[in-house]
Amino acid sequence: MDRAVIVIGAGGHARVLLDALRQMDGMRVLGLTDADANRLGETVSGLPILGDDPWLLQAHAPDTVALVNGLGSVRDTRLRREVFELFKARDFRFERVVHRSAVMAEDVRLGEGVQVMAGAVVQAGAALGDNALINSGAVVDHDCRIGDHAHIGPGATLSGNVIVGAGAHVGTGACVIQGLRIGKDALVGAGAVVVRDVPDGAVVMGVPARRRDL
Ligand code: JB3
Repeated sequence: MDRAVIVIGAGGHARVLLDALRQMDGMRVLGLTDADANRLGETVSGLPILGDDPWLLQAHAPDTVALVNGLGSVRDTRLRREVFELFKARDFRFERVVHRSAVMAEDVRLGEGVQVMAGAVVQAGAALGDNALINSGAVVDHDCRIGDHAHIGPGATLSGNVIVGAGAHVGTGACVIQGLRIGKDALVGAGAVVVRDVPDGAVVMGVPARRRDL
């Protein structure tokens, strides 16, 4: 039987997820929520915006619908994390979304609500934490560990054995060489080449990547 699903957030990332969900078996997407009240009733990729998040909490019991986190992240993964935690605290379950074109080694460990988008490659021994997002065309090589809520941006490459802390954001096209640790809530700028560990909460940019204040 198909599982009923609602997508949280109705922006760009949600549209990418809807496309992946259409190609997965067993998902019946009912619609989306959005924080912008003016968007109620709008359609997104042919599906309705049903209400906001308080509406969802009132209208659906956790055992009647599963959720997909449609909020992406730019620089900062906080909103994506807050939404996940809000609904988990009310016993909702988040579906995993893995695009059919993603290449996933057999032994990859996947947390709840993980999202792996089109063309991503996740190699042997990797582990993806709850609510982690591996965006289009990113490479997560062997034995990498991606923390809860972390976002690996489009086309970013993590060589083998990289550890990415919870909530970190690795920007579009960044590269991280083997065995490094990206700290919790760190930000790696787009196109950066990371050749040494990044402390918790630090911002690094450039080639080679250096610390910056934002
Ligand atoms: O780079 C790529 C490939 N994707 C980016 C993605 C990772 O992050 C994308 O380009 C965007 O920069 C971003 O996608 P996202 O999060 O979909 O951003 P945006 O297109 O701006 O849409 C966010 C939507 O979420 C807006 O319609 C907001 O009104 C809505 N929103 C904000 N906060 C919320 C909340 N909706 C709900 N349900 N709950 C909220 O708390």
